[in-house]
Amino acid sequence: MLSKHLSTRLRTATPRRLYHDESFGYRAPRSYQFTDYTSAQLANRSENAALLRYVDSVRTHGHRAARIDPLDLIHRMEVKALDPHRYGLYDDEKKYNVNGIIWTNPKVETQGENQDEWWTLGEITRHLRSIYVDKIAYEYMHSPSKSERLWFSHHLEGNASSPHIDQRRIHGLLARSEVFDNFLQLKFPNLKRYGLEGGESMLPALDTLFSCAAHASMSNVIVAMPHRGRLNLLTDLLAFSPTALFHKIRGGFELPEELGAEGDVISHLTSSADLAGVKVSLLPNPSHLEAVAGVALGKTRAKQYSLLKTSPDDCMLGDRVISCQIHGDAAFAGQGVIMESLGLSNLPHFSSGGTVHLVVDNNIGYTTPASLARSSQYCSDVGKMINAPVLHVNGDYPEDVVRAMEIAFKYRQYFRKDIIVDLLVYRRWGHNELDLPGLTQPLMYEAIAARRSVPQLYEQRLLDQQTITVKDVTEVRDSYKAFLNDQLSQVDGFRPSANMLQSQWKSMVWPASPEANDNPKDTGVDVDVLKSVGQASVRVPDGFAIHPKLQRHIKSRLTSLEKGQGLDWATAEALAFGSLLQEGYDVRISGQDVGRGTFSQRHAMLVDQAKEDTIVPLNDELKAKGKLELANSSLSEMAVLAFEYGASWERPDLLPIWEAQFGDFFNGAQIIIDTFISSSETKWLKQSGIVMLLPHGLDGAGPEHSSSRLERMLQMSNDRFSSSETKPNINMHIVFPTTPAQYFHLLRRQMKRNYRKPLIVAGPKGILRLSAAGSSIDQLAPGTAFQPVLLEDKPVSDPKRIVFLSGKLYYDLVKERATRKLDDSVAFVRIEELSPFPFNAVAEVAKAHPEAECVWVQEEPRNQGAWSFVRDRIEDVLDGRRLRYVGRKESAVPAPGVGVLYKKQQADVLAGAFKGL
Ligand SMILES: Cc1ncc(C[n+]2csc(CCOP(=O)(O)OP(=O)(O)O)c2C)c(N)n1
Ligand SMILES: [Mg+2]
Repeated sequence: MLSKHLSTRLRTATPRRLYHDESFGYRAPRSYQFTDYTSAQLANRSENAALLRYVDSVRTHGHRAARIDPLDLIHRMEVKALDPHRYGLYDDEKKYNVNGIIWTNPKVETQGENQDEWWTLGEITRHLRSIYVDKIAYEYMHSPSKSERLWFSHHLEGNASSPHIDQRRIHGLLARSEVFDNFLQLKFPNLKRYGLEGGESMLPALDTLFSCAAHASMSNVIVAMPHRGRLNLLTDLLAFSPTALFHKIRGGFELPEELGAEGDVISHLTSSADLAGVKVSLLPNPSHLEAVAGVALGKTRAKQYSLLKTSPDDCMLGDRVISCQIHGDAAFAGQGVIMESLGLSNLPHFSSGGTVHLVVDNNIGYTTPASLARSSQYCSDVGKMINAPVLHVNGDYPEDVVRAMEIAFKYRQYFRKDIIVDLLVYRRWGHNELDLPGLTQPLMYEAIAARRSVPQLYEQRLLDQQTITVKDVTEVRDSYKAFLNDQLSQVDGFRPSANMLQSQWKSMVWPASPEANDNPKDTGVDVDVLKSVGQASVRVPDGFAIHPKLQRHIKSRLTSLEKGQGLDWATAEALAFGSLLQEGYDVRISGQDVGRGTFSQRHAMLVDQAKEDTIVPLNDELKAKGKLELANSSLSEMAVLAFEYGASWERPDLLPIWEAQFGDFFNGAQIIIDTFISSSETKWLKQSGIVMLLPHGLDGAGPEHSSSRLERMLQMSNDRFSSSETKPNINMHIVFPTTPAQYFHLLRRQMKRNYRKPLIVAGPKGILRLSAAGSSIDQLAPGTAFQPVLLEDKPVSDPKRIVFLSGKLYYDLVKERATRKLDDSVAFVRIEELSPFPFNAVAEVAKAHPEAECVWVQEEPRNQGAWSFVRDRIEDVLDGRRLRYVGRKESAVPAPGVGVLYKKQQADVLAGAFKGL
């Protein structure tokens, strides 16, 4: 049991969230509270408890009977809960006071304004069924928030939502989509286009969202979507040139050839368009379904952050930018990153004020029917982990789709949380147009083949209502076909263009251009500035009680700064962060427990022992222009890394860092590295300054706390194998720094370059505080910079052996060499930057000692670490000398879990480096 005193203190402690809100400019969204029932309404609810149970039952269970499935594949059972008899309500003519039970007035905003109103049971039933058991099915009664539940009831039952339905616009969108799909089918019959046939209502749904955003004076909609109907969206609403598409389909470049990019397939093309003042941007994405989800969130949040800086004080999170994610049903239910991103959606460091999710739900994924693809009834059920409301809507009824989308937008605006629209449609062809769906779904496809298309059904409805004429229909369809034909005729003269250095990227250069400055010669900082930043980084305001154990941390930092010697890793990092903040850059470091640091080394965030208040001295004490955001994240790797990566697309003025708790755990985010970080530039011309900090090194911690799998990162590098080849536009820098000063310069170089490039850091664990690894302040001073290769301070003049290596093993080797009295015989060469490989620096050392034997030493097993990457490259500059391997033998694990085995292996590695001397 907690003491009463402690439990009161816990309750009254400043909410931890506050520091996130205040210290870096985050503005919490407005919160919306529905007013409570009046006492008269409560009395009426009690008096008519049976009616209340019935009404709530329809709200809760109506979706189970609603007509939402165009193919009627969902086997609906009779829903007994919707029968008023079950609640003792038999007389349809009996009148009830509905005040406080159902909502009747669209105009009232608060509960208390409702008046007594008498409705018969028959009227109540008809009213409720027309809402809850029709073409839109609602799931909101699971929400633990009374305000949200009341908001929905009010909104739906009071008919508050009756959007202006522009039937001609809807018709135009549907008809053009059909013309487009038919056109592609005719002209490119062998193309996998992932057409929208059967799901055309996606377009009016998105059109509604975009126009809602424009009406709400938003500036941006960030859209992420998979393959289905992507070309339809691009070419119609998002102004993508059909000529460019046709050129691409014929095998042409979508990007200017001279940029050296390798491009991507048609189903990943992108565009942005200005739609009535709101800029709608469709993000590029890889084939890995849903991987883009976190990227979209990060991009959206970062955009809002930038906009908030220039917006009036009353502009809150989510006011200016909205994220819209489109999903397939199978992917939404199956891909774990969805769960991870939903988990981020309402966290202070990750929320962007609510995403509108649109699931284009054709009840099939490739050949797998819904019944085998998910364990839940609806594909949207994963959204219930955050209690997101869900609107299921029948795609055969585009006007209901528009309505559903409008409600979704309104909900998001009120509550700034995620909402899901499950758009039930069908897929007219196979997974792609070359597939035979009848092989696996003969009955489903017999049913589909018998259906008239969604555009045609809607067209017929409007013709029947005499809203449009046959002439109108012909005009819409023929003119679009003529437009597409005209566009096709222009393909031969088409030349792609690119505008990757627009708006916030204007001050950057293209990394492959001659203006790109790879390695700024000076990333040092004035010593006085360093000292003042360092002092501020551990300054604690009066009255703020830090943990007594932290005094040592503070003292050692201040002492090292004073002496100008022995700066440790965390100090170098604080100096890099602080100096960048002073120069106007923002820094965001995200990951698990980054505030304190996994190894209790960082302490960039301090916690008051009495109140649990939090401060970030680099913000509070330095008062720089830039802000340091310490985003302690949820326990996710994929979505969080994706998020930071998305932010890096948006903000070249931000140093975006993702830190793995231990390097090993990055592999949960491998997809993001493969398909975004290592390849976005060559696929989509997207630069990113993302930094991945991956604690790496064998120290007896066993198979899963030892290795950041450097070999995998290196294998993804596009570096040349030989110095005789042309220098590539490297896709990512991969480093294994061994001193705090090197780390300091790497962080600063990341921002001081005139372009942005991902940086992968095999980071320290054991050497975080190792005094032998300490740096002097002079190594951070003006005129200094990162050194891709580190030679020893005291060069060995005539070594018998040159040991090339990377990383922290260096310090053990130096000790071992001294013990063996081989200081004059062995020279160590630390390769600090592996990719791009520093051919020249390595060649210089090799040439200086033509007789020396050359070995590579690593502690990682032979099939891991940098060996396979460095071997060809070092030998390339050895003029015929061979490079000998010293290290662990091949292994299925990065490190053994048995202590004695680890020690023996480690001792063998060290001994091996000096064997024979
Ligand atoms: C992570 C991943 N696994 C598998 C695939 C192969 N694949 C492409 S589309 C698809 C089916 C997607 O179904 P759904 O999400 O329902 O979208 P639909 O094609 O029905 O619109 C699959 C399995 C992929 N692209 N990504
Ligand atoms: Mg599907």
